[in-house]
Amino acid sequence: MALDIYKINPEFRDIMPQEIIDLEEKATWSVKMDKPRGIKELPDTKELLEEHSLCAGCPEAAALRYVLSALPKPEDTIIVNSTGCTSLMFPHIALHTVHSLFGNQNAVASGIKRVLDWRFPDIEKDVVVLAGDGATVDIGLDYTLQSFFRQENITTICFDNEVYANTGGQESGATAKGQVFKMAPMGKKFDKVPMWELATTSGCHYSVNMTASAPKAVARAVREAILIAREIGPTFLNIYTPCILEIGLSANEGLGEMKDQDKDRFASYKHVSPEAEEFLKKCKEEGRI
Ligand SMILES: Cc1ncc(C[n+]2csc(CCOP(=O)(O)OP(=O)(O)O)c2C)c(N)n1
Ligand code: SF4
Repeated sequence: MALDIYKINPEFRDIMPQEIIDLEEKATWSVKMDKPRGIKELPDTKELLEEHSLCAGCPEAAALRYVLSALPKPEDTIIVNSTGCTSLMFPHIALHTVHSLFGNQNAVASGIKRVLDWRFPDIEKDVVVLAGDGATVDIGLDYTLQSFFRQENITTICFDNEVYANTGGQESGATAKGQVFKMAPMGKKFDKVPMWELATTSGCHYSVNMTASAPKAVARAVREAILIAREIGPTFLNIYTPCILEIGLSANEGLGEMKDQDKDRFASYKHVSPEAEEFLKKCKEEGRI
């Protein structure tokens, strides 16, 4: 099967922007590649996300680049998104994405995955949900947990910036206790909801809590989560991607904030079910991760 992302209709080739021609000719998923690309190739290969309209230095943008570089089969991946800062990047991604109504992302992803399995029984199609903490831990929490209970074969990634950033700074279930935001001036009264633990208790076979400070670690978790979701069942990644704007940091301070939190509130949490553990062992032997 061809690994190309784009094939330009020859009749329109002469009016295509150079960017699109480059993507077709240099996309490293093309059949010409002897092995699938990964995080190491990021600096000198054509990217799936090259530009975006997020704040300069927003850790969400860096994290999305790591996620995209780790997809085992981008050309057969559908990313389901929800409204939020993340959705500002989606029009710029060179692969299939679906924008769902705020909070509905896991219900929409479940439907898409089931239809794809029925329509393309011989092709592995990966469905990945990617949404903010407002969409995942607050408004979409029920849909998210229900998709875990039903054991849907999807990977859910929460870009946890601990705030409703896109609407100007309201507290969410993922906000830490005491945190004050522009539109939450009294400070959060309750503890942060540990979504990664809820994911484990709700049936996820792989649940990780981490920051986006280390590209390789993010890429590894993404790949493992997607492979497990294909074969075993739902998987979840909670990735801390601080909203530098809302916590008053400048463009170059996001990485430092994540590194600090690596030792503190986001000290890594990893749950792998026995079935998933067994499966990962097999994947390693086969060189898939
Ligand atoms: C159905 C619906 N309800 C509410 C909104 C308003 N809305 C847009 S973005 C957003 C907040 C997104 O927050 P989060 O999911 O944490 O993502 P972030 O912007 O922080 O990345 C909300 C409530 C909407 N667009 N649609
Ligand atoms: S508002 Fe916050 S989360 Fe949104 S793009 Fe800016 S820094 Fe990133």
